Amino acid sequence: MKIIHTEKHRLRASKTELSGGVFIRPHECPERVEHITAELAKRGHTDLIEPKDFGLDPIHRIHDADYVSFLQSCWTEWQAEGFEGEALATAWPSRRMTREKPPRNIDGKIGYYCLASETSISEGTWEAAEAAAQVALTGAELIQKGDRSAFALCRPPGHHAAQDMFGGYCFLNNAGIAAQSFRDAGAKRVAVLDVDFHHGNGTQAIFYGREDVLFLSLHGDPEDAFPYFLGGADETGTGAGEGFNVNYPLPPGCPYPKWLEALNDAMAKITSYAPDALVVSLGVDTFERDPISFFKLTSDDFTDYGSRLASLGLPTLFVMEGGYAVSEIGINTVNVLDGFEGA
Ligand code: OKP
Ligand code: ZN
Repeated sequence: MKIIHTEKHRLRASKTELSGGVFIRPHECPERVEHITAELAKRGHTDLIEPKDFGLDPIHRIHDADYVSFLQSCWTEWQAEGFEGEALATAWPSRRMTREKPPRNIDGKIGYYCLASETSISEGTWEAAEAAAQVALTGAELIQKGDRSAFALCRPPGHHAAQDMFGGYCFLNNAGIAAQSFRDAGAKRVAVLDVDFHHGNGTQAIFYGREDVLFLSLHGDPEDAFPYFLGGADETGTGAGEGFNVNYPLPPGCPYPKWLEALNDAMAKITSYAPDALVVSLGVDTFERDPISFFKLTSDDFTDYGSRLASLGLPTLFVMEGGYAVSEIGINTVNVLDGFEGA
């Protein structure tokens, strides 16, 4: 399968992540992609291509124009304020704060658009996020033109980003933008299967009221895991979208057989939905040694579920999301792709 990749991901290189009350070196770092491209090369995947430029229109199909403008100008506005560090939110329109609109001040504006404060906006963040969306769109176009599968090596990831919110290391919802591009290219129905450890709250929010995009997510139970405030099994969609959102919250320590039960159920639902294309939000933070997650998948399990996904027989776009066991991220990611292709 073709792999879409750009060095522009390096423009997202934040210095800090707020974690446990201290600033740490970010888990979501450029080395993640370096390990994946190294492993791809090692296993003979030489089909790496650069993204095309589809401009901002397909991004605006998913994200609000004011939010996109905010991402574009945040770093400049933050610097103009004279702040020394990276841009971090400290105040939000929380419950009973009813003035729910972006204020003029950048410190207030960043809080308005932020869903979690671990994620800083740094110089180059917009440029990298925009390039990652183009990576996803290029992968979608390859499939629209007849490829059976493609791997969009997106970084930064996207599944926590909603129409007008960033956080959880995400800025633009790459998988959502790709799913919408399938619809706009004529696909009647699209399924998005999110196998990242974390719930894809952004993707869920984007498609919650729609029946033309089925969203399914396997993730750490929000009682125990980020993003905490979405991802319950009782969230099934709204209005026309009722029944087209499926969550599988899973407990701490979840071993592969239990995870696989959820995957099998999700795959059966995808089959009966009969989509024209499948987008897989591929996070490999379900790995047993992931530093911020609590599932227990082994490297071999990634190969196994990759081959199972192929049995769906659908045009499949893999979109990179999380995975923070950096030295093993390449092995686990390429195992999914090789499992898929070997099936
Ligand atoms: C992004 B993706 C670590 C807390 C981290 C944010 C996690 C974002 C995960 N102390 N909270 O879904 O892989
Ligand atoms: Zn994740």
